[in-house]
Amino acid sequence: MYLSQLFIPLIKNLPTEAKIKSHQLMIRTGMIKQSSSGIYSWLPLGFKVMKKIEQIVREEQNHIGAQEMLMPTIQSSEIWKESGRYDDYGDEMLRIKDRQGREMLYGPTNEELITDVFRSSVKSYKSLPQILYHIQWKFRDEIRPRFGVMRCKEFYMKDAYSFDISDEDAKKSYNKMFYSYLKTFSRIGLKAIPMSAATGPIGGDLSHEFIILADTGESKIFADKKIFDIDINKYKFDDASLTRMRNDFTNIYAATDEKYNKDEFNNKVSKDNQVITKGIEVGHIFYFGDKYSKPMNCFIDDKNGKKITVKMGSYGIGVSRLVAAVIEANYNNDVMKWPKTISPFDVVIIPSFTKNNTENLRKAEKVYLELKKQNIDVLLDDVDENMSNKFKKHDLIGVPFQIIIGSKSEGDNLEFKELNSTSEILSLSNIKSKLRI
Ligand code: 5CA
Repeated sequence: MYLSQLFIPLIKNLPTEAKIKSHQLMIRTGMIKQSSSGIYSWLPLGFKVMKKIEQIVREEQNHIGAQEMLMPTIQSSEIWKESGRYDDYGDEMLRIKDRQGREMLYGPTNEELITDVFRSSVKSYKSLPQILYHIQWKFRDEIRPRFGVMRCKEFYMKDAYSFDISDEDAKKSYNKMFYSYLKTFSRIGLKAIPMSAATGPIGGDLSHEFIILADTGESKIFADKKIFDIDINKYKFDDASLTRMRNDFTNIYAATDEKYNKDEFNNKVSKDNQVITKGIEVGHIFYFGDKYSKPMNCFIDDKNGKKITVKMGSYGIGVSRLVAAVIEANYNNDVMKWPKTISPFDVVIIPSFTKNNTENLRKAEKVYLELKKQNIDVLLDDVDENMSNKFKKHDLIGVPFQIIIGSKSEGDNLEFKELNSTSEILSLSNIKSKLRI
């Protein structure tokens, strides 16, 4: 893509409500545009990043055997009346009427809808376990939407739902999801810590939030620093190993302020190991047994022909919130560096040229075509502007690798720079292999 053709409205004057750095950067680089309070359009640059995150989430869900589907955004109030949540959910639920006067709502979450799908399709224990998920827009009429897409009204969520015949089996599904989340966040370049959490309107008595550390986070957290050292890659994907993994994490103290207990924290964690900071909740998992299956009559036959209620859990990842969370974790001193796995482009070529001397631009175009042939996603900065402005702009756009075509690049040897490091001179083939890893 040529930068001159990319729809990327760079904004100089920030709106005053953009208080945290992710919101500021997303507005400045034209990743999003507010449409009304808490509701945003995703412009090409932001959309590209979000789609890459979505794809990693999808791959890691598929990897544990979860199956993707798609449920609608608009739901009938009937199923919410069955579960008893229609009244409980309160003002966060956007309630609407269709032309026949039927009560509908824009889904804030999908426990009821998936239970309805499941109860009409599955009758026997033989079909279990199942994990289904979708990646879909949600709407919550947040009382105080703030920080851009971090806490907004319309947001993009991956929500998964597990169905098992017993508590014991359901815990296995929970552990699989726990594992999948840690893998997902690590591929996005984030260190997310699972913390014991309150269950709120989703319900149940077992729940973990996945939190990344950030000064601007809304959750206060209390943790033993040992939890940051656990390496998720050392666990195998079998039930015994996953149980060990969850025990390893949950045996170390880590809790949000809702679950924090001062005495317990001080007794369990030595002063030197105590981490008290703030964090952003990027995912949340729940086990709630038959909270929905019971009132909604979601029964199956067990192996003795007896009707039992299905045991369910639900598992959310804030896909759109993650875009902002990644920025909070990676944007420092006016430089944003996207993790390679989700960067909007693999590399940007920055030629130094003027209207009267376009030699470097021509050379850049040749390099561009070479890299495109290798399926490398390249941005070429063909905008006629001085180099210092260009560098400032690319510090914000955040493509982690740059090929600078100026005085240091000669023939096949090109100046290659990773953001936040010094540049080096490399042949094009070396650059290609660096970009491919
Ligand atoms: N049904 C369950 C799990 S599928 C559920 O809805 N959980 S949740 O309420 O915790 O939301 C899941 C994730 O969505 C959160 O961890 C958070 O990352 C994201 N999220 C929740 N509310 C918002 C919001 N207002 N703006 C942006 N992201 C949000």
